[in-house]
Amino acid sequence: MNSELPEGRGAPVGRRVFLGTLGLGALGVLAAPKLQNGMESFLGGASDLDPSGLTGLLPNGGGFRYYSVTSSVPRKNAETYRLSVDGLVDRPATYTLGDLKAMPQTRMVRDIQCVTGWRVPETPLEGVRLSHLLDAAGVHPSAGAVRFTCFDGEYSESLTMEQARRADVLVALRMQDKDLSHAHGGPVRLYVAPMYFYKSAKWLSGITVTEGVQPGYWEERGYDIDAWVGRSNGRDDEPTT
Ligand SMILES: Nc1nc2c(c(=O)[nH]1)N[C@H]1C(S)=C(S)[C@@H](COP(=O)(O)O)O[C@H]1N2
Ligand SMILES: [Mo]
Repeated sequence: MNSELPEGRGAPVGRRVFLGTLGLGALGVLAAPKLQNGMESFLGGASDLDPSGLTGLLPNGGGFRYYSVTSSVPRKNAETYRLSVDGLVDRPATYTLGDLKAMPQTRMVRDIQCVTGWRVPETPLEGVRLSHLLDAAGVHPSAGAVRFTCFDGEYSESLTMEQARRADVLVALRMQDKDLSHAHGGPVRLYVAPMYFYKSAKWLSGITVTEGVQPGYWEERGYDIDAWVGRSNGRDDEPTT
């Protein structure tokens, strides 16, 4: 496990950086890009923590950085991928990739913004509105939130029911007008357009309707649950959309 560096990887100094970030609050978050860059040169590209060699800028990634809190993630394809919807719903369901592709698709072009500072402007994302899957499942009136789990076995995220029902929250199948690659969380990731990119859980495998919000992976490590771009994690500027 190498999960303790904020949004980064690397066990050796992870603990210290993690504690520092919590203690510094907003300052710690602002310092994160520097720490991350430092860690990348420290790791020097491919390493045991990054068997893919994808540390840093992805080829053809146009500014994206690769993130995974686990050192490896199983690959899923159209045959093996499944998405379950369960919890406080009338009709729990399990979808294949084909099922999801057959549903109405929504395409949005927005800036992607990581909380550590990097940004990828005007990126097309495409997929099924989360609200569509929630409607299909029949959410109980007592439900207040949605929890997301991933087939990396480690990452999780949450949204309030109100956030989850927004039209700009997708279960995404495509990014930059291509099927989502494994590195970007394919075949299916969450996309929460108005929030920092850590809300957009990669390798999405479970959607569970819950009573209240359960903090996700980074939120248990000090990042804001309501991660509005420009209005969270120590920033109070206007949303940049
Ligand atoms: N399963 C999973 N989802 C994840 C992460 C992760 O480590 N594991 N990292 C998050 C963070 S911090 C960011 S910035 C984006 C990175 O997405 P990318 O690798 O496609 O650039 O994924 C988010 N979703
Ligand atoms: Mo991030």
